[in-house]
Parts: sequence; C-alpha cells; structure tokens
Amino acid sequence: MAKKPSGSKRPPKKSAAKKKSKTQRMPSLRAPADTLWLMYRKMSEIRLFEEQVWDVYTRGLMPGLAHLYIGEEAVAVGTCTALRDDDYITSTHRGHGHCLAKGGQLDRMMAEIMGKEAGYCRGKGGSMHIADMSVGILGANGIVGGGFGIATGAALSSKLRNSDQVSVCFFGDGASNQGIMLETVNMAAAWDLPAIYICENNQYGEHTPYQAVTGVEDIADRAKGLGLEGVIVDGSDVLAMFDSVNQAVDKARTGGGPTLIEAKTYRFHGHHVGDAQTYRTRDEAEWWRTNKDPIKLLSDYMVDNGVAKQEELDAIYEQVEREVLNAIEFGKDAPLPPPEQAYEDLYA
Ligand SMILES: Cc1ncc(C[n+]2csc(CCOP(=O)(O)OP(=O)(O)O)c2C)c(N)n1
Ligand SMILES: [Mg+2]
Repeated sequence: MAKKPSGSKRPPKKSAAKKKSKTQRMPSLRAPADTLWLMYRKMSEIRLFEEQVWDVYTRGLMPGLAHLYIGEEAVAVGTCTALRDDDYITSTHRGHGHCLAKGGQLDRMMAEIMGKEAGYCRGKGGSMHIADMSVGILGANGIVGGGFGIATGAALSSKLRNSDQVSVCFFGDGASNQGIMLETVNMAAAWDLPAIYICENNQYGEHTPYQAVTGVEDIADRAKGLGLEGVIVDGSDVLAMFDSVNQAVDKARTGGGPTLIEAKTYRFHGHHVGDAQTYRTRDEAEWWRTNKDPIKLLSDYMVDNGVAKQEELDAIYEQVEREVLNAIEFGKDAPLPPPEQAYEDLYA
C-alpha cells in the first residue's frame, strides 16, 4: 500500500471537528478546510468531465482525438488553486483538466470539444485549443512543448509591465525533450522571470516509457543545469502540489525568478481514447488506480481529519455530475458554426 498523506492518522477530536467553520484553518490541516472542499470539487469536476468526454468520443460526437486527464487531476488543481485569476497558464494536448482548474466553464468547453459555435473558439479549435483569456488560460496546444514559448513570453510581459502576475507552463515528460525547453527556461532563469514550469511526468510520451528516451531519471535534475531550482513532488497528492506551487508563486511574485516542478503522476487511461495500451501492463495501471487515485487520497484525508463525512463528499460528487451532464446537453443542443464563418478568425 502507498503511504497515506502525513497527518491522516491524527483525526481531531469529534467535538472540535463539529465546532469549526469551513473557513477556519485547523492547526493540524495542511490547507484551510474551504480550500480542501474547493479542491475536492474541482478534481471531481475534471474526473466526471473526462468520463463524459470518453463517452462523447466513443459515440462519435466529437472530431479529433481525446486525451484524457484522469489520474492527473491533483497536478492541475493543486497548481491552479495556488494561482490568482489574473495569473496565466499554458496547457497541452491533454488540457481539459488545466482549463477547468483555472476557471474554464464546463458548457463552453464541451461545446468547443464538439465543434459547436458556442464553444471557446467558436467551434474551430476543438479539444486541443481551448483558451479563455478572461481567466488567464493562454491556450491548450497540439504542439508538444508549444506552451514553453507562450508562458515564458507572458512572464516576460508581466515583468516588463511590473504587474506581479505569474505564468505557469504545464508540459509533459515527452515535451521535456523538446529543444524549446532549453531556450525558454534558460531565458527565464537568466532574466528572473516570474514563470513556473510544471512537468507532468506521467511516465509515458504517447506509447514510449520516458526512461527509454530521457537521459535523466528525474526531469527536475535538469533545472540545475539551466540555473533554477528543481523540485520533485508527488503528483497524486494535491496538497503537496499546492504547497510546492505556493512556494514557487511567492518566489516568482517577489522577483525571485522561476522554478521547475516535476510532478510524478500517471494517466489512468491510454494516450488517447482508443489506445490499446500494449506498452504497459494492466498490473501497473491497476496499482496506480488502487494506491494513487488523487481524489481518493484527498477524500480519505478529509474524512480522517474530520473535515468531511463520506456522505457529504458523495453528495458533492453527485451535484457535480449533474452539472457535467447539463454541459453535455448544452454542447449537444448547440448549433454548428455556419459555413459563412469558415474564413473568420484566421491569422495565417
Ligand atoms: C511537436 C510535436 N511532436 C510530436 C507530436 C505528436 N505527439 C502528440 S502527444 C505526444 C506525446 C507527448 O508526451 P508528453 O509530453 O509526455 O505528454 P502526455 O501525452 O504524456 O501528457 C506526441 C509525441 C506533436 N503533437 N507535436
Ligand atoms: Mg507523458
């Protein structure tokens, strides 16, 4: 069995748990109770959304590919909970979780995924190009490593404007072998840019184990050679992610420069829906599902520490499920963009 998050063996006395308000930070908790609830809700939203994307894809209701984020929810949620609305993120081809965690709307995301006019890009971008400037989502990206340049540019812009906004670049273990990482992270380190590079090491780039194509065991080790701090975090532990990103945010906002965080994580499904997954064993995937499910780890922590009862958590899950199903209906009912819009919003 995997180790439980620290502190989980010390539940508060029943009477103390009853008296506390949701916003009160109990000394033994790793985050305020209302933050724990928020994270639980957000991770549930991502899980349930992605389960519906699987369904939408297999029923032929969306074009393109579907790269699910199930299993990695703690990385996006731990990170984005430590950010302000006006901070920036850049996302990847596996981007639904990042966008939801940063404040993307379920219905407009689902409409975009289905290619509908009500979607974030009026149905022209699809799953891999969701963006919402109003909450700092500078775009998911079908180009592996494409977020590095955009996030670093946004961080440079914040610095030039003295705005104290931070930019987070989510990228995969596969993307860490792209040349653009060297160019941009070097620049951020040299100029002390307010950037945070979050490597989601989910062990595979498409169908290739990362060890087969990566010269280091820990991608965080590359940070030293680039002149910044590299940190390894358990990416299944949303509170560990939250702590680590909070520290990196404080440093970036106060002129201390960038940080590279490597989150060790795992995608529970294949590279995309329909992937036969012949490159990994069922036992391996099962081990992660049983021992490192981020939602289960957080809900256990909340119950063990008297923050929540399991029935309360289940009720939130069901409520979020209804919201997600409403977004599916919205997407299905929304009209396709009319043909006369085909040449609008084109930049190249
Ligand atoms: C520049 C570029 N090269 C190759 C691809 C094809 N491709 C799509 S996803 C992927 C693997 C990316 O792996 P990783 O960065 O670890 O992200 P993960 O899928 O594991 O989240 C590849 C090679 C691409 N989209 N863009
Ligand atoms: Mg990967």
